[in-house]
Amino acid sequence: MNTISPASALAQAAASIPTPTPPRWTVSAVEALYQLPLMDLLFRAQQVHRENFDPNEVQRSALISIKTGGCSEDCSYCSQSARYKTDTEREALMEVEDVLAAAREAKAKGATRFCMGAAWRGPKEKQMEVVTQMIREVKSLGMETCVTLGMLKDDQAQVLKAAGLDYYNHNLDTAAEFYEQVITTHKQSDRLDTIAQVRAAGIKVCSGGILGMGESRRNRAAMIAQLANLNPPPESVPINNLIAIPGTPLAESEKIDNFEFLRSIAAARIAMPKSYVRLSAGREAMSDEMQALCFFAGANSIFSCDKLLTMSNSGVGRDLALFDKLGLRSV
Ligand code: SAM
Ligand code: DTB
Ligand code: SF4
Repeated sequence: MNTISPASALAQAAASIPTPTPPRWTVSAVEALYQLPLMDLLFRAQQVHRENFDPNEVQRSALISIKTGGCSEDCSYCSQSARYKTDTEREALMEVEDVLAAAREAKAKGATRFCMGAAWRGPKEKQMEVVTQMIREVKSLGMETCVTLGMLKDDQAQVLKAAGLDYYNHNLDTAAEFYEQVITTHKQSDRLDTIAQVRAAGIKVCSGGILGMGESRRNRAAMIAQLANLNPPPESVPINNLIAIPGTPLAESEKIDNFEFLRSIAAARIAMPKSYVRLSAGREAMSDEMQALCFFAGANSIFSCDKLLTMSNSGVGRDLALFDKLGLRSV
């Protein structure tokens, strides 16, 4: 006689079903995308893009630096590290009212998300009180909220979530193998920890990186694979083209070739079909034609504001004129 109970029979049956593992991108698979003839790569990226998004819509966020300069970290690209002598002047944490005024202006200019950046290794409790107030107030304007405050600890991600935060920006910045050549004051694994905390708190993840820091194509492919293999991949993936800032160790870094940058956008689009790929820093130096190619390759969000954190950006006027020429709708 069979003595197995219905409950344990069910448990046995469930155990025999393999747990689905999300598809993983190998570095070689991403590198193979880079190696495609450009027209094939762009075609494939545009196909993936159309399967997942309206190809004529681009999301626009505005960015503001709520606390500038004097940062303890040594990120070699950054004008805000206290270690480098750059033209960036230190500014204390802004008043909530001033941030709110900037958010209202950004909304009037058509931005749907307001991103607030602080030059911190991570926020302290007193600073969290002010930032959560900023989040609540910006949210009440009917805008999506995003902050980038460095590494989080304890219950900080939950506190941000409770204030109404939609997105947390925390970039992997470059491939794990290349990380130490760019930053030594924290590890890439620390960044992954913060991303996991953000995810666990139910906040959407914005994470990407910078190209043009002297990394190899393999490094670029590795960073894209690493982002794509986060489970789930970040909802928003900023791809920054290095702004080489005088006084930083990367001031003389050789500019990445435009086609290589374009290939990276296309590879990110294909590897992360459902993510917004954000054409981020470095857009001001790009021609309208280069930006149009990036949109064709699958970029579908931008920072649309006259200034990034410390450096100037392609202005809202130029963005809107370009959208008009390309028939793009701002969302
Ligand atoms: N301190 C926080 C952090 O590091 O996450 C938030 C601010 S930090 C300036 C945000 C991101 O801006 C960096 O992760 C980096 O990807 C990007 N970034 C900074 N300086 C840049 C530059 N010169 N060119 C391109 N991207 C840059
Ligand atoms: C991101 O990936 N790029 C933005 C945003 N996230 C915070 C910042 C770009 C900074 C560019 C250099 C500067 O303005 O200092
Ligand atoms: Fe500080 Fe962020 Fe700049 Fe690094 S990138 S020096 S953590 S502000």
